[in-house]
Amino acid sequence: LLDTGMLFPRESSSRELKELNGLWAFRADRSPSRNQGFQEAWYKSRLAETGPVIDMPVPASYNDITQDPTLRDFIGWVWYEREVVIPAHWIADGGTRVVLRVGSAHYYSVVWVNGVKVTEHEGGHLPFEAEIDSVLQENPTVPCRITIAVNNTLTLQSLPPGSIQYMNDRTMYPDGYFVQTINFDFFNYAGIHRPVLLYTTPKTYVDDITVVTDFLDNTGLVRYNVSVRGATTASVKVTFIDKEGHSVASSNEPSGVLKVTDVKLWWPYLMHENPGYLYSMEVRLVADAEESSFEDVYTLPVGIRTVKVTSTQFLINNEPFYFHGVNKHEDADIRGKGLDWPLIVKDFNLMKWLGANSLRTSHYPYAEEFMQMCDRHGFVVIDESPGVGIVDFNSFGNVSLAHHQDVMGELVRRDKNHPSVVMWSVANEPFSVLPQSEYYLKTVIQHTKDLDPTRPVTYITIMNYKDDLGGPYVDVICLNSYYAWYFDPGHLEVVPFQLSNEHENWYNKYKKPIIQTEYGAGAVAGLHSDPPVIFTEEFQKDFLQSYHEVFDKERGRFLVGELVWNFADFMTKQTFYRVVGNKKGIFTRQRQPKAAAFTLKERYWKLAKKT
Ligand code: BDP
Repeated sequence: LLDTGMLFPRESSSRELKELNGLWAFRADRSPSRNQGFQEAWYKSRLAETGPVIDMPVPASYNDITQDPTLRDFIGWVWYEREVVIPAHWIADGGTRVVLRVGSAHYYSVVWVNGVKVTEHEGGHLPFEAEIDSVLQENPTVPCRITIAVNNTLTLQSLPPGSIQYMNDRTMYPDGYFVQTINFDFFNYAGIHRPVLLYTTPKTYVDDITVVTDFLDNTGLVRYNVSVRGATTASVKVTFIDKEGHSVASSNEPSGVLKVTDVKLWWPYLMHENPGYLYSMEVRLVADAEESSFEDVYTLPVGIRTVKVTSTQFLINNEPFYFHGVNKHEDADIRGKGLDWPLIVKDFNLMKWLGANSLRTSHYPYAEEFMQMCDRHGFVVIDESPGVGIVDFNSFGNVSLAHHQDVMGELVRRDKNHPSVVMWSVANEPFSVLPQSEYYLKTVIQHTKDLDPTRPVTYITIMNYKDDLGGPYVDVICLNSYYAWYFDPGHLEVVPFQLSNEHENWYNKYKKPIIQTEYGAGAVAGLHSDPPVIFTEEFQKDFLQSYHEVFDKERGRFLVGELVWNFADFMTKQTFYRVVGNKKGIFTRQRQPKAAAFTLKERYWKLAKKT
């Protein structure tokens, strides 16, 4: 799987795209074995021929689309199907490569085209694809039928891990009752979450591009590598183009270094009057032999910037960068984790309004479309893997470690060229006090550094500096803290002691910069109290301020960032400590501000002026 590229599909003079978003036929396999679909081979005919189907939008989580609580909480295989007419010229001459691509589906997917299995993939949040032109040629049915079965079951070997518990006491639970246990605090939304599409390339094509950028004085340096696949020998021509459309560097080699004079660097939002500057790197592949004529063109947006970490600073383009931003979730009413453009654009507008300059993709990789927005608008990203809730002793076993490494491979392959991505996070709050965790974290971190030697790597911890075992291996100490919330709830007077002691201890132990990657308090929008009590808007505001007072003493010493938990309220599983989800958003789930949003806005704009 990992020896091919995963370039974002883009149209060009040699590549066509056909989106398969919209309504798909859908059925959950509710048989007791949860396996009827495979036993009866539902992929062999139209789904409607083997049972009832309902309309299901793609992309979207299926959980909140109907009025049926059993579909909301469904665990097991669901089946999606959609028909599509393939343009005749895609299959006519045999010279076209047709690829079916799924932006992400949660969690395990199997894909058939006209009843022929073309791929399977483990893991949500990351794209996968399959070449389907030979299947189309051998089964030229009109229309062509695409079937995708998706299973959301999480196990000790999945990432994130989970487990299935069977409740066998028949006096207590109905026959066949089981539950999915998870160790993370967000709803396990499932289904086809990101766009599904078909795209074409010539049979000899640009499979992957890697860029690593640097600069010297006012010359930008773009080290690049183009990998080509296919039979024919071809030459590569690379043209580097600025925003005005002028070619500023070029090369005829598949790899090398482009020199860009008077470079316009990629800068974070609010750090420069022209943030998010992107060049276009056009890669053109031309047939060498006279008898074959083809061309493949792929254009990659490239931002030129550097990232470095010292013992007290996080440097972007050699200037100190202070993260003031948010943790997000891909989460909204009705669509769950489904990609939704109005929501993405609204969220970017809110982040700008707030004066945020950065975010963490808590707790899994976000849509590529979102990452491209971060590039263009200059939002600095800590790119997190789905390694959330690794708490079970068994899940530190070899199987999950190998899978975790594969997932890091898929993540780095997908996101390596985003200038916005400045650090990888391999996990959120693993139980990093267990002896086994040290080897596990060290190995995943080293693996990620081998995949990408240019970016710092970390994981996010909530453990004490004394007991946490992963500290030696990270480049930046990333801490989540909930003093006066989970401990001493309501008592803000403990914050200056507990928070600053924690920070000092971590810094003194490791001499590495610290980011407060989470801190936050729940507030139900509209609940008020003075003097404040927890869950009111007043308390949330005061809570943030009490943390800010500590941050202000540490900024410029070793603290290099603060990311509030959370940007918006989000759904969780049903539990007695969550009120229709987690309410630590500074915006509601509908993206309306709570009082704390204004507090943060004032702070972030002030911080922006200082840096
Ligand atoms: C942190 C977790 C985050 C939770 C948050 C909370 O990293 O996923 O949502 O706590 O409890 O520890 O609100």
